[in-house]
Amino acid sequence: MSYFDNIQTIKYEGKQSNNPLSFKFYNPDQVILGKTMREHLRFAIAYWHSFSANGSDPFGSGTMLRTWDKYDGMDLAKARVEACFELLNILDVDYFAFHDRDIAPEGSTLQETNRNLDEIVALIKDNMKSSGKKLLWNTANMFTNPRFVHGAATTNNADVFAYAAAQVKKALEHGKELGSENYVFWGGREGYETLLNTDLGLELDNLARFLHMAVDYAKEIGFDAQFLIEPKPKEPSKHQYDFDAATTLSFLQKYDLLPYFKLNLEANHATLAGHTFEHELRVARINGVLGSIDANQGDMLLGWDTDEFPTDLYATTLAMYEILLNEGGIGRGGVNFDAKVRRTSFEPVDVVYAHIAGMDSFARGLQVAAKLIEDRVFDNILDTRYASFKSGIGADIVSGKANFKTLEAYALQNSNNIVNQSGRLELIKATLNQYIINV
Ligand code: XLS
Ligand code: CA
Ligand code: CA
Repeated sequence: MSYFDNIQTIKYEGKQSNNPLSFKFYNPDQVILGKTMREHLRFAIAYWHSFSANGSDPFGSGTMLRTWDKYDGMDLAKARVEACFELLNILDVDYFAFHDRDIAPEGSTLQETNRNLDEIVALIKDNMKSSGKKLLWNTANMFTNPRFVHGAATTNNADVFAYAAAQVKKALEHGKELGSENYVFWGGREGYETLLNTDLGLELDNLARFLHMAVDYAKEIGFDAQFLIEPKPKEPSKHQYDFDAATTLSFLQKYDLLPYFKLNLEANHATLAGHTFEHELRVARINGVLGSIDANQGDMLLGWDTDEFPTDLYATTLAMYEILLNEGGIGRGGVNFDAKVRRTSFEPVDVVYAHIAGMDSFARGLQVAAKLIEDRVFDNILDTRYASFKSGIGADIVSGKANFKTLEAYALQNSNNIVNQSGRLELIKATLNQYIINV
């Protein structure tokens, strides 16, 4: 039985191919800078968008034609598992990611909810075993259920804090059971809408307490996944605590959590925070916390979290540039398509086309970024631009030899010799264009 029109495994056919069900750039076995594309990219499918969401928006109900939707309850949950493994095979993707509430329905008590989860996790485990597919990350959904109206780890209600802890405890156990490579914390409701009723200090302290408890419990049960925090500035909360990479870094530092966490950065969250994706990746990279990415893109004309499949080659090139320069590349993380087909693309085959588009865009980005690195394009630009710090007074500044007195003495005799050089921005952009077109 097929949930995806019996589509066969997608193969690499090269950029001349007219077959829409083929990869034009993603050639899993092609070696680039010493690793295969498969190893560099570690693609993952997001369970919530492709199997659970139905295309509804605030103005209209679902439009998706999903062959598994003829079932409900636990039967639906089981059919979704089958559909997920079928799609992984079709796309030749090794990883997937899920929230606890994506995979199994909530029961009337936490006990029943956990039993439902245990049953589906066992089914997923069987499928992983027979297919060789792996879990990139799992997480707990602590934003959909109304009990989280005031937050989870940052709620004003201690009973909800305890419930959230129980939920994450279970998710960590399931992560271990499935050999998950990472565990993600995204705090959709960890934020506030007004300071008039918010104890900001207590909420942040509690969030840190919660994360320390999670670290301790994972250690206790021997779950050695990479822990990731996923920053996002807003949606659904008006102000979210993990606003962006820099804010999250300073939180981790303040609360002695830095040794245990890296960041899962999402393109659309970067733009919501007023940054480019490459900015977020660069901030994480230079601070040693670039852990994994959620691959998608927003829409300039809409301005909310539209989670579109990534097709912008500039963005994928610059993202892959940061990942290639990151120590160990994407490491234990991956390129997770936290992306959904548009409400108007409602047929099952659209989910396949969408992933092909995203995978090819990242594969192309990888090729171009690797060539930019090989040819030292940006290295040369930086070497020239910052040459003044390589010798003379600049070298004294960098080495720590200079101080305000020596700098004043230098400036007094040099003040009429200051010459700035052009930043050559347009030339640089044209060069980047040439690489994207010609590589
Ligand atoms: C929502 C987030 C969410 C996280 C996982 O905007 O992207 O889906 O990735 O909870
Ligand atoms: Ca995400
Ligand atoms: Ca998003």
